[in-house]
Amino acid sequence: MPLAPVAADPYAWPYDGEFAPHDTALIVIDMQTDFCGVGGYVDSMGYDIALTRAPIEPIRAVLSRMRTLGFTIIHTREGHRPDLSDLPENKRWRSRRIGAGIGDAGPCGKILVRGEPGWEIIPELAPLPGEIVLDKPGKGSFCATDLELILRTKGIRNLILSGITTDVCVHTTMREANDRGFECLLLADCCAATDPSNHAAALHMVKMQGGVFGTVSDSHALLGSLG
Ligand code: C5J
Repeated sequence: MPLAPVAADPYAWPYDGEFAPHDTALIVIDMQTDFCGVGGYVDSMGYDIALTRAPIEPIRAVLSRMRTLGFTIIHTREGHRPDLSDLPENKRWRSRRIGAGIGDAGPCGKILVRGEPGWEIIPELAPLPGEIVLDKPGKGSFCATDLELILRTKGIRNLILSGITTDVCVHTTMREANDRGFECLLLADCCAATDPSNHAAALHMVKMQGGVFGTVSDSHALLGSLG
Protein backbone atom coordinates (compact mmCIF):
# COMPACT_ATOMS: atom_id res chain seq x y z
CA MET A 1 0.00 0.00 0.00
CA PRO A 2 1.59 3.33 -1.09
CA LEU A 3 2.12 5.93 1.62
CA ALA A 4 1.68 9.70 1.46
CA PRO A 5 4.80 11.76 0.80
CA VAL A 6 6.77 13.07 3.78
CA ALA A 7 6.88 16.83 4.37
CA ALA A 8 10.53 17.77 3.88
CA ASP A 9 12.82 20.62 2.86
CA PRO A 10 13.43 21.51 0.01
CA TYR A 11 10.81 19.11 -1.41
CA ALA A 12 8.32 16.56 -0.14
CA TRP A 13 9.79 13.07 -0.30
CA PRO A 14 9.94 11.03 -2.42
CA TYR A 15 10.18 13.21 -5.50
CA ASP A 16 7.67 11.06 -7.41
CA GLY A 17 5.00 11.13 -4.74
CA GLU A 18 4.72 7.79 -2.98
CA PHE A 19 6.70 5.14 -1.17
CA ALA A 20 5.98 1.74 0.30
CA PRO A 21 7.65 -0.94 2.45
CA HIS A 22 8.63 -2.98 -0.62
CA ASP A 23 10.66 -0.18 -2.26
CA THR A 24 12.06 1.68 0.74
CA ALA A 25 14.74 0.93 3.34
CA LEU A 26 15.75 2.57 6.60
CA ILE A 27 19.51 2.69 7.08
CA VAL A 28 20.81 3.18 10.62
CA ILE A 29 24.44 4.19 10.37
CA ASP A 30 27.13 3.37 12.94
CA MET A 31 25.08 3.57 16.17
CA GLN A 32 28.00 1.85 17.89
CA THR A 33 29.52 2.33 21.32
CA ASP A 34 32.61 3.70 19.60
CA PHE A 35 30.56 6.64 18.32
CA CYS A 36 28.18 7.29 21.19
CA GLY A 37 29.21 5.29 24.25
CA VAL A 38 31.34 6.02 27.29
CA GLY A 39 34.95 5.06 26.59
CA GLY A 40 34.41 4.66 22.84
CA TYR A 41 36.29 6.28 19.98
CA VAL A 42 34.36 9.59 19.98
CA ASP A 43 34.55 9.83 23.78
CA SER A 44 38.30 9.09 23.67
CA MET A 45 38.81 11.94 21.19
CA GLY A 46 37.26 14.28 23.77
CA TYR A 47 34.00 15.01 21.97
CA ASP A 48 30.68 15.27 23.79
CA ILE A 49 28.77 12.00 23.45
CA ALA A 50 25.58 13.73 24.63
CA LEU A 51 25.50 15.08 21.06
CA THR A 52 25.89 11.72 19.37
CA ARG A 53 23.44 10.07 21.79
CA ALA A 54 20.66 12.59 21.05
CA PRO A 55 19.31 10.67 18.02
CA ILE A 56 18.87 7.39 19.92
CA GLU A 57 15.25 7.96 20.94
CA PRO A 58 14.05 9.41 17.60
CA ILE A 59 15.71 6.51 15.77
CA ARG A 60 14.13 4.03 18.15
CA ALA A 61 10.66 5.45 17.41
CA VAL A 62 11.19 5.31 13.63
CA LEU A 63 12.73 1.83 13.79
CA SER A 64 9.85 0.49 15.80
CA ARG A 65 7.18 1.80 13.40
CA MET A 66 9.05 0.80 10.25
CA ARG A 67 9.67 -2.69 11.62
CA THR A 68 5.95 -3.09 12.27
CA LEU A 69 5.13 -2.03 8.71
CA GLY A 70 7.65 -4.44 7.17
CA PHE A 71 10.21 -2.03 5.74
CA THR A 72 13.73 -3.27 5.04
CA ILE A 73 16.03 -2.27 7.91
CA ILE A 74 19.78 -2.00 7.41
CA HIS A 75 22.30 -1.34 10.18
CA THR A 76 25.93 -0.44 9.49
CA ARG A 77 29.05 -0.72 11.62
CA GLU A 78 32.30 1.06 10.88
CA GLY A 79 35.23 -1.12 11.87
CA HIS A 80 38.35 -2.92 10.77
CA ARG A 81 39.50 -6.51 10.64
CA PRO A 82 41.32 -7.62 13.79
CA ASP A 83 44.55 -7.95 11.78
CA LEU A 84 44.03 -4.34 10.59
CA SER A 85 44.70 -5.40 6.99
CA ASP A 86 41.90 -3.05 5.84
CA LEU A 87 43.04 -0.07 7.91
CA PRO A 88 44.79 2.52 5.76
CA GLU A 89 47.96 3.74 7.44
CA ASN A 90 46.93 7.40 7.07
CA LYS A 91 43.60 6.75 8.84
CA ARG A 92 45.48 5.15 11.74
CA TRP A 93 48.04 7.94 11.87
CA ARG A 94 45.40 10.65 11.98
CA SER A 95 43.46 8.92 14.77
CA ARG A 96 46.63 8.53 16.85
CA ARG A 97 47.30 12.26 16.53
CA ILE A 98 44.08 12.93 18.45
CA GLY A 99 44.78 10.30 21.11
CA ALA A 100 42.35 7.61 19.93
CA GLY A 101 44.40 5.35 17.67
CA ILE A 102 42.25 3.02 15.62
CA GLY A 103 43.36 -0.52 16.43
CA ASP A 104 44.91 0.55 19.74
CA ALA A 105 43.60 -0.61 23.12
CA GLY A 106 41.00 1.65 24.75
CA PRO A 107 38.44 1.35 27.56
CA CYS A 108 36.06 -0.52 25.22
CA GLY A 109 38.67 -2.80 23.64
CA LYS A 110 40.59 -2.09 20.48
CA ILE A 111 39.19 1.05 18.90
CA LEU A 112 37.00 0.49 15.82
CA VAL A 113 37.99 -3.15 15.51
CA ARG A 114 35.41 -5.77 14.58
CA GLY A 115 34.38 -8.02 17.45
CA GLU A 116 35.50 -5.59 20.17
CA PRO A 117 32.95 -4.24 22.70
CA GLY A 118 33.24 -0.67 21.42
CA TRP A 119 32.42 -1.74 17.87
CA GLU A 120 29.06 -3.29 18.83
CA ILE A 121 25.82 -1.52 18.03
CA ILE A 122 24.38 -0.04 21.23
CA PRO A 123 21.74 -2.23 22.95
CA GLU A 124 18.99 0.39 22.55
CA LEU A 125 19.17 0.01 18.76
CA ALA A 126 20.32 -3.60 18.48
CA PRO A 127 19.43 -5.27 15.17
CA LEU A 128 16.67 -7.87 15.25
CA PRO A 129 17.20 -11.30 13.71
CA GLY A 130 16.71 -11.04 9.95
CA GLU A 131 17.76 -7.40 9.69
CA ILE A 132 20.72 -6.63 7.47
CA VAL A 133 23.93 -5.71 9.27
CA LEU A 134 26.67 -4.33 7.09
CA ASP A 135 30.32 -4.03 8.06
CA LYS A 136 32.21 -1.24 6.38
CA PRO A 137 35.85 -0.25 6.70
CA GLY A 138 35.27 3.34 5.63
CA LYS A 139 32.88 6.21 5.99
CA GLY A 140 30.55 5.44 3.10
CA SER A 141 28.26 2.42 3.33
CA PHE A 142 28.72 1.55 -0.37
CA CYS A 143 32.52 1.41 -0.33
CA ALA A 144 33.86 -2.17 -0.01
CA THR A 145 30.41 -3.58 0.91
CA ASP A 146 27.56 -5.40 -0.85
CA LEU A 147 24.99 -2.70 -0.01
CA GLU A 148 24.19 -1.76 -3.61
CA LEU A 149 23.73 -5.41 -4.60
CA ILE A 150 21.38 -5.94 -1.65
CA LEU A 151 19.30 -2.86 -2.45
CA ARG A 152 19.01 -3.68 -6.17
CA THR A 153 18.17 -7.31 -5.42
CA LYS A 154 15.38 -6.26 -3.08
CA GLY A 155 14.02 -3.63 -5.48
CA ILE A 156 14.72 -0.78 -3.07
CA ARG A 157 14.78 2.67 -4.68
CA ASN A 158 14.14 4.95 -1.68
CA LEU A 159 16.51 5.32 1.28
CA ILE A 160 15.76 6.92 4.64
CA LEU A 161 19.01 7.83 6.39
CA SER A 162 19.71 8.01 10.12
CA GLY A 163 22.68 7.56 12.43
CA ILE A 164 26.00 9.16 13.25
CA THR A 165 27.75 11.22 12.32
CA THR A 166 25.76 13.55 10.05
CA ASP A 167 28.78 15.19 8.49
CA VAL A 168 30.91 12.08 8.04
CA CYS A 169 29.41 8.59 7.59
CA VAL A 170 25.81 9.69 7.05
CA HIS A 171 26.75 12.35 4.50
CA THR A 172 29.20 10.11 2.68
CA THR A 173 26.57 7.38 2.44
CA MET A 174 23.92 9.83 1.24
CA ARG A 175 26.23 11.14 -1.47
CA GLU A 176 27.13 7.62 -2.58
CA ALA A 177 23.45 6.61 -2.66
CA ASN A 178 22.38 9.72 -4.53
CA ASP A 179 25.00 9.17 -7.22
CA ARG A 180 23.64 5.64 -7.68
CA GLY A 181 20.13 6.98 -8.29
CA PHE A 182 18.57 6.20 -4.91
CA GLU A 183 16.02 8.74 -3.65
CA CYS A 184 17.28 9.89 -0.25
CA LEU A 185 15.58 11.34 2.82
CA LEU A 186 17.74 12.50 5.73
CA LEU A 187 16.03 12.67 9.15
CA ALA A 188 17.55 15.65 10.97
CA ASP A 189 16.70 14.55 14.51
CA CYS A 190 17.78 10.97 13.81
CA CYS A 191 21.38 11.96 13.16
CA ALA A 192 24.01 14.09 14.91
CA ALA A 193 27.58 15.27 14.60
CA THR A 194 30.37 15.78 17.12
CA ASP A 195 29.99 19.50 16.44
CA PRO A 196 26.49 21.05 16.20
CA SER A 197 27.57 23.52 13.54
CA ASN A 198 28.80 20.64 11.37
CA HIS A 199 25.41 18.96 11.78
CA ALA A 200 23.65 22.15 10.68
CA ALA A 201 26.04 22.66 7.77
CA ALA A 202 25.59 19.07 6.61
CA LEU A 203 21.81 19.50 6.55
CA HIS A 204 22.17 22.80 4.72
CA MET A 205 24.40 21.24 2.05
CA VAL A 206 21.72 18.67 1.21
CA LYS A 207 19.18 21.44 0.59
CA MET A 208 21.25 23.34 -1.99
CA GLN A 209 20.51 23.18 -5.71
CA GLY A 210 16.91 22.07 -5.18
CA GLY A 211 18.04 19.13 -3.02
CA VAL A 212 21.44 18.23 -4.40
CA PHE A 213 21.66 14.94 -2.46
CA GLY A 214 17.97 14.49 -1.59
CA THR A 215 15.82 16.20 1.01
CA VAL A 216 15.65 16.73 4.81
CA SER A 217 12.83 15.98 7.24
CA ASP A 218 12.51 14.60 10.76
CA SER A 219 11.10 11.65 12.66
CA HIS A 220 7.79 13.38 13.43
CA ALA A 221 6.99 14.11 9.80
CA LEU A 222 7.95 10.59 8.77
CA LEU A 223 5.88 9.00 11.54
CA GLY A 224 2.96 11.19 10.43
CA SER A 225 3.19 9.77 6.92
CA LEU A 226 3.58 6.22 8.21
CA GLY A 227 0.28 6.58 10.12
C1 C5J B 1 33.43 8.92 11.87
C2 C5J B 1 31.22 8.06 11.43
N1 C5J B 1 33.00 10.13 12.19
N2 C5J B 1 30.46 7.01 11.68
N3 C5J B 1 32.58 7.91 11.56
O1 C5J B 1 34.63 8.69 11.87
O2 C5J B 1 30.72 9.13 11.14
